[in-house]
Amino acid sequence: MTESAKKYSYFLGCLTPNRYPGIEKATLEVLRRFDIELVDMKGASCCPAPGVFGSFDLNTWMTVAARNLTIAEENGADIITNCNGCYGSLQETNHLMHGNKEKRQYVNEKLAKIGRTYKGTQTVYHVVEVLRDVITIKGIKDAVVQPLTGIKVGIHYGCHFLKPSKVRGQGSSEAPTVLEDIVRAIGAEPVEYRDKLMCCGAGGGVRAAFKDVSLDFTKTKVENMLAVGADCVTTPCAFCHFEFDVGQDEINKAQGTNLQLPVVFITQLVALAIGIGPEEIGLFDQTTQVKTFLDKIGKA
Ligand code: 9S8
Ligand code: 9S8
Ligand code: COM
Repeated sequence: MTESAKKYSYFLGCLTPNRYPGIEKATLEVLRRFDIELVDMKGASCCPAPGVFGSFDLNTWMTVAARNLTIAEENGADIITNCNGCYGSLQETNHLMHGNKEKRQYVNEKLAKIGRTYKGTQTVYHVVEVLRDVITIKGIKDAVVQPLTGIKVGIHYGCHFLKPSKVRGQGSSEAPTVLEDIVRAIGAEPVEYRDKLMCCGAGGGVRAAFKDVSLDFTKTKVENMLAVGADCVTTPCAFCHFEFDVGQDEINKAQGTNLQLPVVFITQLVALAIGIGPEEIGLFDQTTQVKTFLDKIGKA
């Protein structure tokens, strides 16, 4: 790491550290290649999940999110996340607090009890934004040593990265292109499929409350991707990743199907193309899904 390395506070959320250390490692390794350092957020909690906590009590949700933001303020480094839900909570809390004096006062009264103050000095970025705006699509392209030629990728954006579009500021939430640009930059081919922007089924507490409804969504999406010959699904959201990964197993067990669409996180895909080995980013051939994918890219 050089002196000039750019630093971000890495907000892990719950799923990445608890279920997908491979996602954490891939994100760390990819950014490190581009001289970006990620620092821990000591004492960070759940973001808390926007569709769950936020829907029940906006003020409590905001207060807990603001506490997390104060940790990044202590670090003096903007936040990076690799989960749409975490991005949603933290980015939106910043947005709400910047534009609303009363909310800021409410939150700071609560935070005062634990000796913290929200100052609003740090920005929240999704790792996809850093790939697009800091590393740049050209930068990714130039770093590719093993293009994923011939690999057809089903892209799943997930809801919270794009919406509410006025708050997120990612441009069109109906026709986004950033993930397609990244997938093309690493030599792979994004495939168009039916209902591409549909929810994975997990968010908003649906997975927890209505598992069957949630899996219905997941199944539809996976089948639509398989129908156009996708070799894998990629997402920038740890929660969507979890839904596609665990969800396919659950569907297969409950319905006797054999859905085996490999689930590869966006930073894992980029990592592979820029020469980081699968074993470095948690892709071992322990499941049929991953084995199929590694066979396809010739690295099994
Ligand atoms: S943290 Fe707790 S449950 Fe989760 S992974 Fe993303 S959203 Fe935020
Ligand atoms: S989990 Fe991630 S972002 Fe969400 S709500 Fe609808 S899609 Fe899947
Ligand atoms: C989905 C987060 S990424 S939540 O379940 O909608 O809160």
